[in-house]
Order: sequence, then structure tokens, then C-alpha cells
Amino acid sequence: MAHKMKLNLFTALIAATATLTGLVSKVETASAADFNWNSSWTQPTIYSKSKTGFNDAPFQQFVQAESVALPNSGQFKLDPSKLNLKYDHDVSVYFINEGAGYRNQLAFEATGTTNKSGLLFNDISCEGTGCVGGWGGNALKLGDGVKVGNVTAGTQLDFWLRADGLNRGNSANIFGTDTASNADGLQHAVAYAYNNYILLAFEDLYGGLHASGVDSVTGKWNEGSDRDFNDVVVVLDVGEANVKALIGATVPEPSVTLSMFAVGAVSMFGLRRRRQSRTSH
Ligand SMILES: [Ca+2]
Ligand SMILES: [Ca+2]
Repeated sequence: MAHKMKLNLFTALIAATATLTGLVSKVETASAADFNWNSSWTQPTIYSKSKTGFNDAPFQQFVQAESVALPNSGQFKLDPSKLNLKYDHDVSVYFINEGAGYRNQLAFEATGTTNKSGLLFNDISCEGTGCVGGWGGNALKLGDGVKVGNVTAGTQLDFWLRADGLNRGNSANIFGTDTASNADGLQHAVAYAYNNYILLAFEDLYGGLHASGVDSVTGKWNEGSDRDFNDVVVVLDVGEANVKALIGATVPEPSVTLSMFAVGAVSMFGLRRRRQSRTSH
């Protein structure tokens, strides 16, 4: 395409699906079994958006309505190998929203020219106006951010959710971005590129949609999952240059882009409804 299109929601979504299309086909495994959650980690300093200047508002549209399953989530599979940074950046992670009864935790891992890992959020429970869930905890406000620090070119970033980790500790399920490495064999993270940021959204309940009882394969309990992928929603600031590089690395065929856009439009912009009486999220 020779001409430049004005950046609007549509082109942004095309960009997002371009990234996602590329994410689907690559295979790069970072097994959950290989990741060590360090129980001595402590919560890094949380900065309010009044201090960071980050605006969470444009990203709220991507937060799936509570208990509404995200259809065809497989089409949005995040491939951690696509979070390779080509440029140095002072990386931050911002809390966007959560609709989860669980007190979830999120950690990161950087491998490559920068090697470090750590806790990002120790208690992902939302407080204040705009929260999808209002089920206690009240540890984070929309837009709150933490700093990963400088990450150098040639580093892969990855992220891990410990489901209800605040309460369950080491017995909690840990879900990663690589579907095959999750205990239930299911996707638990989706990704979007938008406004020069990357948005990550997680499902925190073990098992397939509405599955219950013991998983005969693993002996773990299915948790009646709603597969709504709104249980932890964060935005990564890896820098505009890195996001553009990630998008540019994958140019989908137009037909694929359009069909994926249709799917995304239906699933991302459905009616948002509050459901206060749910016991399982
Ligand atoms: Ca939820
Ligand atoms: Ca859920």
C-alpha cells in the first residue's frame, strides 16, 4: 500500500490483527514448568497515572464484558517470540482493568541481552469507577503503572499470570502466553497492538468453557471458566519503535485481515454489561 492512511480505529485494528496474524503461526515455547515464581518477590512501586501521564481510557474498549466469552480466542494467540525488542526501551506495565473474583498476580521475564524477572502486580484487584469487577481487594486503580526498567535490544519479554496467587500461593495455577505449556492445554492470553502499546488480556480460570469437575488428564479442577479474558488486562509500554517493528514484521493477506477484523469487531465491541451477582468470574 503506497499511500498513508490516517491512523484511526480501523487502521489501528488492522495493525493489531497484523500483529496477531503473525503471532499465530510462530512457535516459540517458554514452558510454564520452566518458569520459577519467586515467593520472596515484593510489589514494586506503583505509580498513579497522575504521575506517569499514562491514559488508560483508549484501552478500556478492549476489555471484554464480564462473563461474556471471547469467541475464537485462538485467533488472537499471543506468541511470546513476537515480543522481542529490537530497540532499547525503558519498559513500563500499566493496569487497565480486571473482572475477576480471584486475587491474581502478574510477573514478567526478560531473556536475551537483558535477563531479569520479577513481580509486576501482587494483587490485581480493581478500585474505583470503571472497574469491570468490584469484588474486593481494591489494590489498583485504572492506569496504575509499574516499571520494568531498561530492556535492551535483543531481549524477549514474557508474562505470567498466577491465578488467585495472593490467596493460593504456590498451589495456584500459573498460566503463560504459550498455550501448549498451560496445564489445561488452553489459551489464557490474548494480545493487541494499539496506539503504539501492546495490550495483554488474560483468562484466569482453569479449563474449557463452563467445564466442571476434575480434569482426568491432570487431576486439576475445572473451574467453570467463562473464557472472558478480562481477568487481568494490562498495557505494555515497550516503545513506539518496538511496536512498529512488531507490526511490520507481520503483513497479513488482506482477506485474512478483514475476516479477523470482523471477528475482532464482534468480540471486542459488544455491549458491556455489569454482572454484580456472579460468584465465579
Ligand atoms: Ca472475568
Ligand atoms: Ca474469566
